[in-house]
Amino acid sequence: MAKMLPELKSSGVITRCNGGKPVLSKKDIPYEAECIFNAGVTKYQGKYVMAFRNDYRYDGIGAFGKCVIGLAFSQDGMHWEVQEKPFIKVEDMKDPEITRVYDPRLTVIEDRCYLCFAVDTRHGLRGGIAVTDDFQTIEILSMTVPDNRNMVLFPEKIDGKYVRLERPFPVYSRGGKDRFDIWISKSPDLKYWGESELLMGVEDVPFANDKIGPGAPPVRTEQGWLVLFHTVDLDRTRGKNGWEECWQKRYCAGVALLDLKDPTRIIGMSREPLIAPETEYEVEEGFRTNVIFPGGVVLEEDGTVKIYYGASDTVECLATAKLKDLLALCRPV
Ligand code: BMA
Repeated sequence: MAKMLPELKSSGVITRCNGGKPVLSKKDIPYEAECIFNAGVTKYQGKYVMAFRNDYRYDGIGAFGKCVIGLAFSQDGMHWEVQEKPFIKVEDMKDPEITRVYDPRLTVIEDRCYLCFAVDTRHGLRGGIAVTDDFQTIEILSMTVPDNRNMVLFPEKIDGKYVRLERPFPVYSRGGKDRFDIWISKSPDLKYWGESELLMGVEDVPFANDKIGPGAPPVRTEQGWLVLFHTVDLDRTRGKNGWEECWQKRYCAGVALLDLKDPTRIIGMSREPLIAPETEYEVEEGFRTNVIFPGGVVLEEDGTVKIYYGASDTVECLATAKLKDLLALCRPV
């Protein structure tokens, strides 16, 4: 059985915005919506853009009948205007194999906006990469083989190659249970991916005992690539935490720093969570409580870092921190 972890607290460098209330939730959506969460956020053409997940039509047991990706725009990163219609629906994918598209991540590379997303198919979970210039249509560039998810792209080529973080799901080799890690791969064209290497194992993170995965796309700083990831600890003594009869996992956000020239090298990481579930929206209300799922980081010119995260698989929240404080947390490994 996995080792049990103590109560976890958010780092003191984090400030929750909007009084701990969500920045986007179902009341803001002009179409059918229930749970609005796990968004990707970036700045593109002078505006903040958010691609969010909307799960709706709950079956009362543990699954949602529908899931779409919606879009919102903002001038300040705090107040959002939601586009009238969903951005991506399963039907748009025109592939009967695909049953769900979710957890979008946004990265701007050379003035084009790239979207990574998770895809459930009848034969496994896949990671997709697409590009859009107008947020009306997308062009799919590549899809992984199963099982892979949580992909994020670096915002520039490194040594002439595109780079991504990803989270495959090895089963047989990890004892047939969750024991999943963060990997890094490179590509000449965003289509063909290789040179894959393990970046960080779940056992490297003192506050995880189950699995870890990429969170927000990496952000360039002078000291290195700032990377927020998600971590999971499982405790079999936990019971009802949300709408389901039983939810025993806790998700936190972690922070690490990767070498600018060689991002396969971890320079530093925090031994403690950056954000742990604590507020009403994070531990009391929602579909699956105790879930913090970071998906977007925006570094402002004044050194403030905006951190967007899904809370309880139900709402989208925002926290801020000073870049220098985040860097100081990333102690050498
Ligand atoms: C993971 C993903 C996330 C979700 C989390 C908690 O496996 O499905 O989208 O936020 O579980 O339910």
